[in-house]
Amino acid sequence: MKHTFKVPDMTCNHCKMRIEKTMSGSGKVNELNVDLQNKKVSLESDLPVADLIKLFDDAGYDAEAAE
Ligand SMILES: [Cu+2]
Repeated sequence: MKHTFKVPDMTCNHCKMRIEKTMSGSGKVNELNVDLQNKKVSLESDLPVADLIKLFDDAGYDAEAAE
């Protein structure tokens, strides 16, 4: 399933890299797109939303499902 998350505390390329590293490290996230400008992350995964939010948490960021 495709998901979009709002990640308000994501501010720079370092944040982007941390999120990309954590998501790809999970081995369960595809089609990852980190939109730093709009503070949104879209991805494709079979994981439940709660598990995806936990991954953002592991990376150090609060995330909220956006539609
Ligand atoms: Cu940053």
